[in-house]
Amino acid sequence: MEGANEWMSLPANEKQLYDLFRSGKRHPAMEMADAAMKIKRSPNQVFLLLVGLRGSGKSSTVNYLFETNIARTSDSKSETRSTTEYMLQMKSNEWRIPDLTLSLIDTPGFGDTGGFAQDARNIMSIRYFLNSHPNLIQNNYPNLVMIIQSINDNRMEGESSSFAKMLKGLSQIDTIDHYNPNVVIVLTHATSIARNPKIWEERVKKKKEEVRAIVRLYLGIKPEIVVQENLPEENDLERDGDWYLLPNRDKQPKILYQACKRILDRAGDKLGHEAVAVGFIHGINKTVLKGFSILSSEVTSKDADKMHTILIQSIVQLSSSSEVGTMLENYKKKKNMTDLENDILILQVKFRDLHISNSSDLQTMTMNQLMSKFHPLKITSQMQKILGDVFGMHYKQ
Ligand SMILES: Nc1nc2c(ncn2[C@@H]2O[C@H](COP(=O)(O)OP(=O)(O)OP(=O)(O)O)[C@@H](O)[C@H]2O)c(=O)[nH]1
Ligand SMILES: [Mg+2]
Repeated sequence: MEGANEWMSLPANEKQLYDLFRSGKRHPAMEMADAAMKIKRSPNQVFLLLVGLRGSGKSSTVNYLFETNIARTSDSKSETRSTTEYMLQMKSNEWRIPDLTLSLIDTPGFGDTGGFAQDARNIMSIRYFLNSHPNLIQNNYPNLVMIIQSINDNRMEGESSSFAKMLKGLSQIDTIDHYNPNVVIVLTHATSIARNPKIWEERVKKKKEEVRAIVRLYLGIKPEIVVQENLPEENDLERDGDWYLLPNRDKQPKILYQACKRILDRAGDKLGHEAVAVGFIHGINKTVLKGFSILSSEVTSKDADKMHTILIQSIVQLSSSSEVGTMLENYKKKKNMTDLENDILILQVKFRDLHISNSSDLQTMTMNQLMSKFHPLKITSQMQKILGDVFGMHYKQ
């Protein structure tokens, strides 16, 4: 390929890319930028958005992955009150890109000590950031959304948990790509649950199942999930070359890189893959700079109020609030089957969100119509059975 061995910066938009093509230039960077724009990712920078509850370890994850202490951490009050980018400038030798930039975006923790109104403001600061970053084109998604959750945090169970509310808020600001899923869960504080490998594995497995179900419910996608200890030295993790060994001898942050790679490859996100492949290597000389930033206080009261209302609506009681909710609740009691619980909860949440409250609303609807309303969440065979049993709904051929 002509010119493929030269170094070249990534084009910033469609116009620049087109001009390059027209001038006869051919370079892998052009293909990568083109692929990125097709899936609504930035053509010239890679963004990993870190979100999570207060104190879950977002800022610590930035410091751990970038081998720095640039992001402030604390275990008392809500520490981070801005959406801030930390940039790692790299060279991609393989693709001959001299200025590949990987950014970790640190965000304020959900469940702020300043209350629900502050949470709304914090979530909106993420939307402002994505709207106004110079290298993000309109409606671009972050290459990855990393949901950071402490593995021993119990603010996760149930419909009204902080974790559920956070996912709800997140789904409102258009960061999750349902067509090319971009979500990875990082369970931090990995060594805090056990050190004995067998017990550790059992607890990790249970936690992963729990998180997977909740994320599927609120975001409608299946995430990758990995475990990580952000303070490996303090917690005496054994080393193996560039990696640290978790109690089951999994290597970190290799497992995180591999999970990211699976997601990025599925999406066809070559640029994201390259940035993560280079950026996660341990011990390369990393210079990290603070980049673009939006303070939560910059969010207008109007936007904050709008998000506040959405968050409050999201915690309305499920079963007692509607006829269909009650019918599902009774069915669950009658069947007394715990393996139905998740699917029933999902139906209750979806009906509430779609404002379907009376069984008569469902009688005028086919399963096919309901399916399109549920999109991107799929109706499982288990749910079909429940809908058939409780509301007499069936597929029309
Ligand atoms: N042992 C252990 N401690 C951690 C880990 N991650 C974070 N911490 C500690 O947990 C506390 C909170 O970490 P932060 O990184 O400030 O959490 P955050 O999510 O940025 O918090 P906010 O900005 O307030 O939302 C700090 O004392 C960290 O040192 C981890 O993986 N293991
Ligand atoms: Mg923080």
